[in-house]
Amino acid sequence: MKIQKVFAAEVLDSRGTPTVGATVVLSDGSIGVANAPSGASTGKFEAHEKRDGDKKRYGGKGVQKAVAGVAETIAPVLEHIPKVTVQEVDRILIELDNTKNKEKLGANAMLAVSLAAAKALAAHYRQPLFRFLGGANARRMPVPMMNILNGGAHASNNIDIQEFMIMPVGAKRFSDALRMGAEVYHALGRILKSRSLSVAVGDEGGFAPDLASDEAAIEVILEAIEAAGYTTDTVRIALDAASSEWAEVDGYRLPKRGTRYSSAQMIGYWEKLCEKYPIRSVEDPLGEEDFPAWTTLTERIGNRTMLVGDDLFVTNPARIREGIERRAANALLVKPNQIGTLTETLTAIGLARDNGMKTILSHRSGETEDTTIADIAVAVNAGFIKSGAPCRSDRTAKYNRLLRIALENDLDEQYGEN
Ligand code: 2PG
Ligand code: MG
Repeated sequence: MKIQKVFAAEVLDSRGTPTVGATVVLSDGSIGVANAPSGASTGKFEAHEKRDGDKKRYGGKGVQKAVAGVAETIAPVLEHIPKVTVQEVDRILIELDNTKNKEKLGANAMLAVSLAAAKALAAHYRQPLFRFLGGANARRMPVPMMNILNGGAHASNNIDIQEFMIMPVGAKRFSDALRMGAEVYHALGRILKSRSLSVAVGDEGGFAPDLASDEAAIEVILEAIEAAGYTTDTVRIALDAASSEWAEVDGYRLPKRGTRYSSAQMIGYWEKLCEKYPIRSVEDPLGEEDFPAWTTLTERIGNRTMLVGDDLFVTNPARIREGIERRAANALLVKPNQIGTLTETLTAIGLARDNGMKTILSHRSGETEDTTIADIAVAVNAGFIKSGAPCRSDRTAKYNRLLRIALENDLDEQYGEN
């Protein structure tokens, strides 16, 4: 079996911004199609996203050069390899790029091809992607972490924390978890409306009302959980502070509130907030370069709270290794486009797993109809997935894909954290 054709195109993401879409066709006619997503609050250490910079097209955000790299550099080589496996395709992509941060080909081009090749191979073996990647072991449905209220750089309100998520941890089945999440989301919408607050939704489908503070946002979500008929034992709260956006030379400055915190004060802030509210998880509570503070916070509240490294780790095995050595964070946010190939993504997950860290598959704020992260989450029994609110098709596509995996494979009740 050979790769007959590798094709790439400049397609659009959920913000109407170009991204790379790839198609891989095998000699038996099996086809794989995939799109790269794109972040807004990107980590400093992420792999390079290649954009044209030509202001006359898409305000400089075109990806024609990345697409040309697929046609001119990647396709001619992949179309001649004797053995087609996920690892071999990714090894060649990395070799062809041959830079530290995927500057030459771009992680957007590489990831689209990497994922399309994996999907074509799954089709060749007549298996769903999650089964092809995970084998007989793939059996756990993840807990959705649904971003229902937005602040930070994603909203023009007085809230500094970027994402307020709900986690239906107490559901018995994945299908129940999805329903519960949607019910709380709708309850929140009704509450906001009754107070004449905005119910317009942001990039990830969450509301962005003009609330007075971060605590006010948590309080209104607690009300919504109750209004939907649940308790905080069943539906917990998760936050993504995205605090790299707050980092200053000698500490933090919360832009909306204007408050300054030293690293030690920031640690104290999280300790208090997690003491006061039913918060199961905090992502990027501290900056991507503040490893020592991460270590202290993990020591203090890591036994009861997931402390998730997104910008801190950028799905990069080298940075995860550093985190493990320093005992910083206890969970890994997995974004395949932060590193650029499926194989490296799986290596990052394995490394975290082997060292007792939880893993969360994650979307980007710029998404497409591509649902690969849903399959990866089940393939590796990740335990968690973050794919925005139960609203907007780019977000629900992943949840719906999980629902189909659950129902078609009798896995609906194999639900919960791992
Ligand atoms: C994050 C993500 C996804 P972005 O910070 O975790 O929610 O946002 O894709 O903009 O980096
Ligand atoms: Mg994040």
